Amino acid sequence: KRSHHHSVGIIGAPFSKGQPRDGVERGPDLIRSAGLVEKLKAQGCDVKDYGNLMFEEFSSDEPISRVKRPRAVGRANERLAGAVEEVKKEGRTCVMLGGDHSLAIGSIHGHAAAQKDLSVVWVDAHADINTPLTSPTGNVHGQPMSYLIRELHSKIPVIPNFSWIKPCVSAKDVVYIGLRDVDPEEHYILKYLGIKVFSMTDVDHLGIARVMEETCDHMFSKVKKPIHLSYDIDALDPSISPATGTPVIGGLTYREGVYVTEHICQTGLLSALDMVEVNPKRGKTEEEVRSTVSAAVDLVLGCFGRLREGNHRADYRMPEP
Ligand code: B3U
Ligand code: MN
Ligand code: MN
Repeated sequence: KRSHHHSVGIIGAPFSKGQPRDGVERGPDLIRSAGLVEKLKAQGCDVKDYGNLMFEEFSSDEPISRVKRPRAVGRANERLAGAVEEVKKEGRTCVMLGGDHSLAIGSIHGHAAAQKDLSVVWVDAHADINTPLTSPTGNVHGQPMSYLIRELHSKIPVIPNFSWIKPCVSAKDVVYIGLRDVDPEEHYILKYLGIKVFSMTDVDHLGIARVMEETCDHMFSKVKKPIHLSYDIDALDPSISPATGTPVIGGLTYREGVYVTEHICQTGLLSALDMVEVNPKRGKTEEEVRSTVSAAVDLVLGCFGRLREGNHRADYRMPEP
């Protein structure tokens, strides 16, 4: 139960080179402009905003084994990993605002460096588990999990600026929620590694409450590890969050999306959160952008104690007449 206060550290990662569409680099500032820090403080969180990271430009960054922009992506994630590790060492739950989902490499790597043995809950329309050799697009935002999972290490070729990456998550400690656009090669990998997946079919079949119960049963079957929640806004249905690079019809409702965050929050084990793939340039109208950003903010708030039933501070007392 959620009554103790949360200590939160926010890192902005305005990076877009894990995929081809401009605009995702504006995610962090947009999410802040929607009042994220103020709203977290208003619900009782102790918040430190570490600002935005700066990333190196590479004048020449040719693809290597189908990986696009390997130098920029490798270095950006190395930076991010260091920043996340520091936030964790200051004892805060780290919130990484993306940017594209390639940033999960750095975010999870940095988290794992400070906190041995994590569980990863990956909420996404996509599995993002292509290896550099299976990727149909070469976009690293479709590959981050492949670099992080120990059991896939032998399938990953050597890539410049990726050599610092050590796989740090076991396949049994990963749970997917919301999948509905999975490449055949990815589907093979998920089955081959026996990874726990709750696709949209499972959400339809079980309902989101049982999906979350079973997610936690799976994660807590042996020991309770800190949770890294990696939330791609495209997990939600495009009717709610259309301003994203690769929207896929048939996603989580707003209510299901928020339920995931409320449930993860009440475990008391949330240790880091990614909120990625908000891309204002992909919204057709102002309203589409507003709705997407607002959903992203609400998901973060749900991770840090906001309840739809309402909240009050522990020391609140009614005014006496
Ligand atoms: N699976 C495809 C498409 C994709 C993955 N993630 C997003 N799109 N956002 C790929 O490129 O690996
Ligand atoms: Mn993703
Ligand atoms: Mn996605």
